[in-house]
Amino acid sequence: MENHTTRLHRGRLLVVLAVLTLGLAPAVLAQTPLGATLVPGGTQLAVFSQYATRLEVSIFTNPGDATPASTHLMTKTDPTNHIWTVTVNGAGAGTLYGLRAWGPNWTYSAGWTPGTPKAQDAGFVTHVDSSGNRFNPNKLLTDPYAKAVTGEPRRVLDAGEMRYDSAILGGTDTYGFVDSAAAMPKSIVVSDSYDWSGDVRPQTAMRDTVVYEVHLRGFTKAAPGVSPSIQGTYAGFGAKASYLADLGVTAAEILPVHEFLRFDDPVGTTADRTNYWGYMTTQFFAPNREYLCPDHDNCTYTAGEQVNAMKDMVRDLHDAGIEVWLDVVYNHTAEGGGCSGNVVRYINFRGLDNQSYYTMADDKTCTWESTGTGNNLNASRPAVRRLILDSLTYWVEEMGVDGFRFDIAYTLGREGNDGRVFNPSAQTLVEIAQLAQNLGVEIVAEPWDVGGIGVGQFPAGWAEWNASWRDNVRRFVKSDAGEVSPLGSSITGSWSGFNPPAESVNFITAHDGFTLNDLVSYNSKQNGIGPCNPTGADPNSGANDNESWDSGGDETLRRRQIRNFASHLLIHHGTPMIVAGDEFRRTQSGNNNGYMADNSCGWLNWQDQTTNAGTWEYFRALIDFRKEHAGLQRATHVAGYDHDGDYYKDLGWHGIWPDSPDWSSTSRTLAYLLDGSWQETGGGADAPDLYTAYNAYWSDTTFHVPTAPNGKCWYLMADTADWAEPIGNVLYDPDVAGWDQQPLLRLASLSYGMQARSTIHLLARACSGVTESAVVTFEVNNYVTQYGEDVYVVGSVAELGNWNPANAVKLQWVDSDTWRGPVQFVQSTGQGVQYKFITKNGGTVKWENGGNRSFTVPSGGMGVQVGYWQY
Ligand SMILES: [Ca+2]
Ligand SMILES: [Ca+2]
Ligand SMILES: [Ca+2]
Repeated sequence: MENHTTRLHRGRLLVVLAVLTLGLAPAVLAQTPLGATLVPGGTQLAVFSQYATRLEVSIFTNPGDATPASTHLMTKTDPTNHIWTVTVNGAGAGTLYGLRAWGPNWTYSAGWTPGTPKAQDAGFVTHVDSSGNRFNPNKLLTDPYAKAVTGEPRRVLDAGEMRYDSAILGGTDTYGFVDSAAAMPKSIVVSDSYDWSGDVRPQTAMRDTVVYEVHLRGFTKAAPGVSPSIQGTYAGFGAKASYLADLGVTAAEILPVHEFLRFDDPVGTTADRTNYWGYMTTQFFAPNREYLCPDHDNCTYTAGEQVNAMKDMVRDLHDAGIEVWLDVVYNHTAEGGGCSGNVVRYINFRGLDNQSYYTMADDKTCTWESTGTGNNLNASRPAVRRLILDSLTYWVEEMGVDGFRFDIAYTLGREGNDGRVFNPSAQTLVEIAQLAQNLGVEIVAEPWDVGGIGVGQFPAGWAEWNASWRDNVRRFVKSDAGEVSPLGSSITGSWSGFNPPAESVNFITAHDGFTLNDLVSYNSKQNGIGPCNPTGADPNSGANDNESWDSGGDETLRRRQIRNFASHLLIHHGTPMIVAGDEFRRTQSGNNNGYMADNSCGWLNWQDQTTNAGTWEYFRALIDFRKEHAGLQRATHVAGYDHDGDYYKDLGWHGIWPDSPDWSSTSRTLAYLLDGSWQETGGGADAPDLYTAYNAYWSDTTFHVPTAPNGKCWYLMADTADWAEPIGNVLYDPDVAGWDQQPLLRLASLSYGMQARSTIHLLARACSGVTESAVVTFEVNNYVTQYGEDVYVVGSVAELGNWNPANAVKLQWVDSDTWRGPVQFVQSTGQGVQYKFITKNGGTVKWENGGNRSFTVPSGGMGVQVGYWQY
């Protein structure tokens, strides 16, 4: 643990000392910092442009102003690094500014003013030249390094639809000569001063990490416990941090927070489509302004308040022990693509230095892309590399961020042929990994783009979304053939290219695609209709191949399948990622591309947490178990050897019979035994040996469990089968510390009947002297229930509700006159118990006649209590 402020200041102190010691001028140590830097008496503004011939900064009084208060010519003070600077005296924090640039395709002519028509503009040459220059001085540009902007480009009614003002367009004579100043947001000079005292970064190691992928707004927009005045905002997210700690996840991976365009209206297609997810970045240093406001349409903040609001949120999450990871989108921008003769959008990069920032086609007048968005930032170019590294550094050092997930990261590794061919050792990927190591943060790649996939190919230091793991587990759980052999690799995190295993980020679902509930509830996507598909949504968008199955419409099986998925996700080696809401069965009604759903579909419905409490508890317990068991947080892959001489390998494979895994293509079963000794796991202390069995077969199957190591006994920790739903399916209790205190159920024999499509987890512990629970199955016969009437057992101990009907344990209907169900006894093992059966029908409670029943709860193991209803 390290104090945030101390750590940052130490880094700066070293730089100062180096200057003093070596007597070097600061300029030799580092390039001029880009963006706005507060200096005594004013602000230094610095902008990169290799091909501009003239750059101006205009200072504005109000965000909507077209006419600047003053304008200042910039000078190329660092020709080597192509940096232009000017110091504006008297400009402090809160100053609004914008940029205008000229270059070879649009030269400066004396007397020019913004909006000069083509006929009077002697400097105009062409909208785009054969080098890819798209300079246009009529377009006011934001500073790519701005730490805040005043808002979005102005929205106006255009041919019956709301659109970003066409003044921000160029590329043709129609739009190219229109001044965009009034329509453009202004950049804001921001002070980095913030009181971080007392902030402690969690500094969770990757192998101890459980990732929670979440939308900042959707997390609390409909959260009943969060004040309406902050629902869906930075403050709202911070206010809900304790939920994440309670669930047990360690990192909130937040969908794009960098300033992005709220509307997705590409030139020439249907306007007014909401860009809810936010994968259309305009500013890589600015937090999104709209997340200040529950209602985006009434968000009046224009002074950069979002910067400190985000810092407050980071502090709130750190206070709860949660790391903040950002989903960052450095592969493309919101400016879209363009070709000679096309209309194009101007926000910043295009007008400042199109050919340095964007990947160009062979003719240099068109963009070349592999992102499906019209443009690629060319990460093989020094300007883009520096932009990415500077941005990452800023978010870590000044905003307190702890990790990053890189959207479409394959594009960032496109290096050959001027940014078109993927190189697994690309300089940009290597330098990002080095920076992350120096800063002590985690980095995760989405290792593909529209044109290529590189799962397992990223250089050292990169974790990756493991799509192979996802596809294998989805197919195995729905009983596909041929999935057992790859499952062995998935369990051990050993897909080639993932070393250490934590580099494999395992995920069943992501924001993009089905929710976990929908994965087990729909055979195919249901796009184009309903609340998840607002007007303008494309019914053809979203993947067609989802490896989903509707579980035959069986709601009980769906719950079991969700538990099975959780058992893969949280027990396999690698780093698990959960999508927000999957832990309580969030649904998008079968929509698998909810990028527009800034509504009740896209927001978490917190009622689900109550409705599906069993699912939530299962996730919570297994997350905690994972964090407590060293064998699931390995620094190295298992080797298949016995390191502690007890004849049990670090991980040994089994099948329905011990030592007989069935790897054949027709197999649907696999089991394994993980030796929990510290010599095997690399942990600081022994953990219980773990036996896990997966039965993806569609019939009940008896598994023969290997003898527990070292004379120990097997205890049931979890069974996803339906019978165990009344006792919560998982006996491991996150609120109980110590393996020997866990109230697990001792197995009476080495054969275990597994339900079709189910999973069990067993732990080996001493055969006596540990806390055990007992499970007693109560059954009542000869009572025919009325419609709406259910049978319960109630009695004299806590597990039976202490005679309170409200806390009685519900039994399951078996047949016309039989009800049966298990009760887990934790506190009352070995005790004499009095009980009775009751029925409830709505609010009406009916007690059976006769005296109290009595029996002695066993001290462990399983028991059965059968009786007839007493009339
Ligand atoms: Ca925005
Ligand atoms: Ca061993
Ligand atoms: Ca051992």
